[in-house]
Amino acid sequence: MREALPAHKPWFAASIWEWIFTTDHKKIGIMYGVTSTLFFIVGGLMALGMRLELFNPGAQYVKPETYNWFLTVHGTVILLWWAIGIWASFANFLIPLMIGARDVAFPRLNALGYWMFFAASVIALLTFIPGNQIMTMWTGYPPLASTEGIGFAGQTALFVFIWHLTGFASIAGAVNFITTVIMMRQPGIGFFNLNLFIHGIMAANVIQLLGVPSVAGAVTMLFLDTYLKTSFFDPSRGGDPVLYQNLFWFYSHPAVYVMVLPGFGIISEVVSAFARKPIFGYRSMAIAIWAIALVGFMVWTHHMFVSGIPDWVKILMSYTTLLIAVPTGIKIFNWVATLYRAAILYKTPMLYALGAIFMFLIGGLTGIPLGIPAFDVAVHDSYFVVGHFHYVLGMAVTLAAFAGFFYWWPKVTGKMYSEGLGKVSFWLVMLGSNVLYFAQLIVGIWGMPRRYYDYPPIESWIELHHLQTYGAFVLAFGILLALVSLIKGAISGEKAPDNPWMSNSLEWRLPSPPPPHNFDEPPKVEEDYCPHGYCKF
Ligand code: HEM
Ligand SMILES: [Cu+2]
Repeated sequence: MREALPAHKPWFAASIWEWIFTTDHKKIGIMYGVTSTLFFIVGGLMALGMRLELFNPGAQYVKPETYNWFLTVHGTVILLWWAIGIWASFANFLIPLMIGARDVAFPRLNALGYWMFFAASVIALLTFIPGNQIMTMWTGYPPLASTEGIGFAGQTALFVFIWHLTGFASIAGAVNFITTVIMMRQPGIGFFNLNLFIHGIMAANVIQLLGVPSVAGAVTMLFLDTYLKTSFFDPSRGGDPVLYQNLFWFYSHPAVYVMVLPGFGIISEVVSAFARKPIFGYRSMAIAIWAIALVGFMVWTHHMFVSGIPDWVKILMSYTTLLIAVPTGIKIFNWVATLYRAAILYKTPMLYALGAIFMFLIGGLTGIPLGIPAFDVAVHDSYFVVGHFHYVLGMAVTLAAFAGFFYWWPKVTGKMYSEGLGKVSFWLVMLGSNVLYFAQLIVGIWGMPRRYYDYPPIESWIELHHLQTYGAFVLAFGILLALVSLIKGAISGEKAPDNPWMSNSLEWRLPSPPPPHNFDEPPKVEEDYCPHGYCKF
């Protein structure tokens, strides 16, 4: 039947007005992807600036204030734009296709969400204007962020507006995606034959709905304390700075799962496609995602072990933190079991997915000692923590996102990426990031504090800082090559078949790229449909 219909314009052949006023989930997905990736590059360049500064002790290239601004913007944009924002791109493009729908439930709310995200992006760029630099660190702790005068951290208002706008975008997205998946599935797609990517996105969005209000409240109070001189967090006037930390981490710990659960979903999609096997233990994979989201709300004070909290709370949250290892372990076990005796195709998406599993394993293993107060007091606010969260976030999340880019690139652009460049990029990224982040773990154990502009000329520290800086540049070069592989593919790559990876999932039953209205007719979903082969335990 498809031949009989008029040829459709591919999504990229649209005027600027069509892009601005679009409510098409695919275009909005692309807009999120472009915005997030641009900010990933901005954040990455700032990181390279910091690495150059720390290459040797003493002042090198940037002023201390500039360093603090780099660090704040790097942390904020990598977390909010990249590690959270990039999933809005994948979710927008893929969810309706995966459940056989023509669009999302609330297309206009969806567009509004993107434009809120865009407004936040403008504010982030405003911090580039001299005098506007934010230096609150991504956490915005009072009193640093709320006290004007000596040591005032900079433009707290901009920091607060960034959180409000990205938070609003997240809530709009969450309402939209959750409703879409619940209401718009093709008959035959139930909870236990959804794509694991959708489980990841759904769990992440439930976290957003429950958590964002807490951090939004925290930064609103921070704003009032700073500019209207209220005293929520000022102990000299009856306030409590630890209240800020509680409200902030009540969201910001679960937020790490907002960043990683969709990545887990992508890893499952890719591993099952390239192992050419059904995912092992589908149901336990889905349940593990939801279990991680649930327990993730009960561990937040592990960020506050040195903030003066009662011992019983420390013990309780140490216990729950370690509990997270159980569902996470289930996931890793199932991925490995899927690979066991499989005829694996080592294409670029698969390499990135396997790399993400490896990096997450190291990151998760370094998280376990951090969850034990007796160990954490020694390394809290050291480079060990920096190494830990770069393994899980910087790399597991980033590698999963790139696995997704390579995997769905043929569907999105209708062209294949460049395989050779993709593979080289993977090995450079792995080499660079492991040198960089492993050196961070070690220099942290040896006492290097985080967030410092300078350090004493200790021989062993200098060597490790050299290694980090070399690693950072190799990593950056690898990322550059990955982007070149994708963009070169989109421009001059081979034409992509509709289903290059022989996946069973619905999005691959559409032409590449999909037509504007997705499905000409609602797709027929077989009785035993499973996006990953079969959906049993
Ligand atoms: C899901 C992937 C994970 C991500 C994205 C992540 C991210 C982060 C981030 C960003 C921080 C630093 C926050 C800051 O102070 O600025 C952090 C610290 C911490 N993480 Fe993770 N983490 C993950 C997994 C884990 C796991 C599995 C555990 C424990 C089993 C863990 C335990 C901790 C602890 C205890 C800290 C606080 C360390 C300190 O500040 O002294 N994390 N993590
Ligand atoms: Cu945490």
